[in-house]
Amino acid sequence: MTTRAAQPRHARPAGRASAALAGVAAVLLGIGLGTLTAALFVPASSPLPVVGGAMIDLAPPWAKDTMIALFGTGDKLALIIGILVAMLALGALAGVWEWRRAWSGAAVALALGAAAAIVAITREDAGMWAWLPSVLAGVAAAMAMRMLVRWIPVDAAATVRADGTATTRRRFLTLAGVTAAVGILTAVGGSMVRAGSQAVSTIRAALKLPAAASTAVTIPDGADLEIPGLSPLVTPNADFYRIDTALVVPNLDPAEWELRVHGLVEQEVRLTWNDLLALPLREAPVTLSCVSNQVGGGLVGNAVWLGYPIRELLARARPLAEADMVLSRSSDGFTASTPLGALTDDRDALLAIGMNGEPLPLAHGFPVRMVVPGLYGYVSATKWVVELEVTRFDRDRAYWTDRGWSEKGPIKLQSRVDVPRSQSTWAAGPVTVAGVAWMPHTGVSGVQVQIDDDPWQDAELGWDASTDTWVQWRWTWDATPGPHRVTCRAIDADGNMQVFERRPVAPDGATGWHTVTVDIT
Ligand SMILES: Nc1nc2c(c(=O)[nH]1)N[C@H]1C(S)=C(S)[C@@H](COP(=O)(O)O)O[C@H]1N2
Ligand SMILES: [Mo]
Repeated sequence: MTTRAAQPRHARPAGRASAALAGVAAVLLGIGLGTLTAALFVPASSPLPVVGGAMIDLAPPWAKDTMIALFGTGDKLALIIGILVAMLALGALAGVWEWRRAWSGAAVALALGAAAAIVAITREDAGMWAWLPSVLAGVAAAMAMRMLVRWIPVDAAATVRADGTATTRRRFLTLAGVTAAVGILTAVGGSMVRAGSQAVSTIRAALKLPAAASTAVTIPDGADLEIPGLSPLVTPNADFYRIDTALVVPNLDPAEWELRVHGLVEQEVRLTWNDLLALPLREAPVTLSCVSNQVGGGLVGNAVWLGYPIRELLARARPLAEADMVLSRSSDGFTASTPLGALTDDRDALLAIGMNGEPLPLAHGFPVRMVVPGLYGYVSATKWVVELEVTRFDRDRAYWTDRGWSEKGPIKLQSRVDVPRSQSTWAAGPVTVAGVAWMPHTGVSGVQVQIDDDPWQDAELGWDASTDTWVQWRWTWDATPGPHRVTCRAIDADGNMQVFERRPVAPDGATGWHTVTVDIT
């Protein structure tokens, strides 16, 4: 064992660096053990995602915007990496404190673990053992920090001498290295265990969906314009944008899934997975868009959904006359407030179980989600839905409306140029300009294209599946050499022109025309 220093420890920078290293290694160990424990026993309660989830819920409204604008659908990974870096930095600091005063740094690790545990047990989907991974992480980090700091050689100058003290230093570095390595390996192992043995993905893979009893429209062969670079008419599941607040995708076993319809209703209704499968299901292609989609952005997609009309379900519950809103809630506590009228009129608002011929992918709401034509996702498209509360707008608020977003969220008329890509170069002559345009529930009647400040030209529309889906459009441009701007705008089925004025996504969706710049040689 090492002896105590005679001179003040902070006078020796090599010792301080070692202490910081000890702190980082200890925190890595804690996070690794916490992650592995969570993966094995309490999947929803992994320390880093739990802290990240709380940050998402507590973040000011502009923060979500910034994250999505900076990282797109990679916003979650960016957040996790940010938290990891912050934790390691705190670990380094705590290591130095621990080195100056025994247990002061360890106390920081314990406090962090305890804080994460408190967050974990207060999450909506927290189970009985939700606190365990974080407490374990805190205790492991604290113990490791205490132990490693005690192994820091007392006299840093001794490291240059090839004697016993040098061995002590090497032993410290080995111990710190092993601690960090165990942390990294358990963290990676934990992530792999989670990805590999997910019972729910196995259940999903074995599921056979029932056939639709009715179909809104069948997309005929050859309906897709199939232009290279143009978004396909139906977005493949793997390419469908994903936006939600869930850092760990909820794992819901259909056998345990139940939907409760209650609130301002004459009759409370409960629906199990088997109940749902036995009902006459409807299939409809519906375009879904995120309110955070920028002009020209990719947070929009079109899928063929299979589900039970929510209107029928509400008809069974019989909403009271005073009701004007349905607050849907997911298993992880997200809520959306949908105008009751949008769920009871004749549009294909679905309690969906299928997406493009497959059970919903886990990230898109397995086993059951909502899809409502014409409304942005944040006010309608609740994934992992477990509850519909019939209520009133003046009585209840939803997740994003609580954070400054508009109470009602009708999707705005938008169009996008997919090809040519911005900043691409083409040869002079005929160039195919193509894209998509959408105004779900109203429909698109026309798209126009403009080169630079030339007169607007009518584009040709692709197959118009229904008013609820986007349309592809194309136009052939006789391109002349030089730099050019290509702009598009859509006209909806009521004859309204897409709004020219540029407005940001908050609080109720962006407006403006999409322009790409191209070079013709
Ligand atoms: N449970 C849950 N459902 C949710 C969300 C969420 O954060 N949690 N986000 C909503 C938002 S903002 C959008 S745009 C859509 C996106 O659905 P997708 O990920 O399947 O494209 O889901 C909606 N449903
Ligand atoms: Mo969204």
